Amino acid sequence: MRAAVLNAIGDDKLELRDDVSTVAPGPHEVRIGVRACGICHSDLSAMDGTLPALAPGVVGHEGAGEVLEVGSGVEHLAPGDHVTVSFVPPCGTCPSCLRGQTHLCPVHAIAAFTSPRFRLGDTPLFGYAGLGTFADEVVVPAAGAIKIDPAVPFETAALVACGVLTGAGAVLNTAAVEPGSRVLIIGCGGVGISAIQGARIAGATVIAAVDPVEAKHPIATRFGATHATTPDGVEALKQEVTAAEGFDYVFDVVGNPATIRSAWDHTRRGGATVIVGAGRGDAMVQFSAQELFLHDKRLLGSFYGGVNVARDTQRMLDFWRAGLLDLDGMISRRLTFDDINDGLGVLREGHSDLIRQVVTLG
Ligand code: CXF
Ligand code: ZN
Repeated sequence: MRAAVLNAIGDDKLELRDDVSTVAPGPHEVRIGVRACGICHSDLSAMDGTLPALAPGVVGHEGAGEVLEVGSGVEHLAPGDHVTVSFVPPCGTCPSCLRGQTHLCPVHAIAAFTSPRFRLGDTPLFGYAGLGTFADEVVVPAAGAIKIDPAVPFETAALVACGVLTGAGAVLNTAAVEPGSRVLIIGCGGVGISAIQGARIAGATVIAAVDPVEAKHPIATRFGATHATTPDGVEALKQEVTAAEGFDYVFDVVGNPATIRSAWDHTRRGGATVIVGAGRGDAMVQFSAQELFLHDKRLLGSFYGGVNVARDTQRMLDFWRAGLLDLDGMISRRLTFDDINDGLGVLREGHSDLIRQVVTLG
């Protein structure tokens, strides 16, 4: 089958092959025919070493498809079911799962670094984040296959699997933004646009979007931002829309020390700064010991939107069906497998009006 292979960390291109295979699904695993996958910035971060990944491997971690085969112990799925995939399949029994924080379940996330599920001849290939959706098929834990209504187009569903859950989940779960809140969102890519839409769903009355690329501003507005500006304009906007107090909630969807610091600085005393962007392990952010107590702000990390993946995938698709969440409008480019390197290049360059690129497979 086809798969886009990352031969070594640091490569800026994937090798598009047609001779990759998956392992056979174990008793609690399923084989999925990938029908659509999104290209997320974290795929670039896997390639350039910003986020942990193993090579050789298959990249891609946002997708939807059809169940082809189920292991002997799988009861809740059957061939033909339509699913999205999750990069954190909940084990159901670890301390994180038992306390209801299934998005922090380490069991399968760790296994992703020890159990390669692709092969190229005799060479094992790892699936990025336990997935590897830039491939015709993936084998994943059954708990990582989230059954969806077959009426939802695969391209639409694919977006939910990472970007939408991460962005809208940060607003609705991690921050639990209340109606009437004044919200600032820094970064208007696929995750930032999802956060903007989440803030609209939550009933925020000010949704200010920040992006250095001015072409992104009308896009942010289309998805619900009430204001949009470049980083230089944030201070003036804060003065204008919060009477200089600062925003109730600020979401950093970039992951750089400068944007994280800016998010903190533009949060009001008693408000919350939420870090959604996936930054480098060695990038440090400074806070003074005094401001941390004096400003009484909450600094919240948000991993995978704090989701319960089955509940929230259903919820996002319900929002979409109700006309509250525009998923189809987020698809900026539709690609084929052969275009994956082009798509990665376009994302790396930061194309002016890009939200999400979706690859159709199968
Ligand atoms: C990432 C987080 C690290 C694993 C892969 C996915 N989140 C969003 O892209
Ligand atoms: Zn992602």
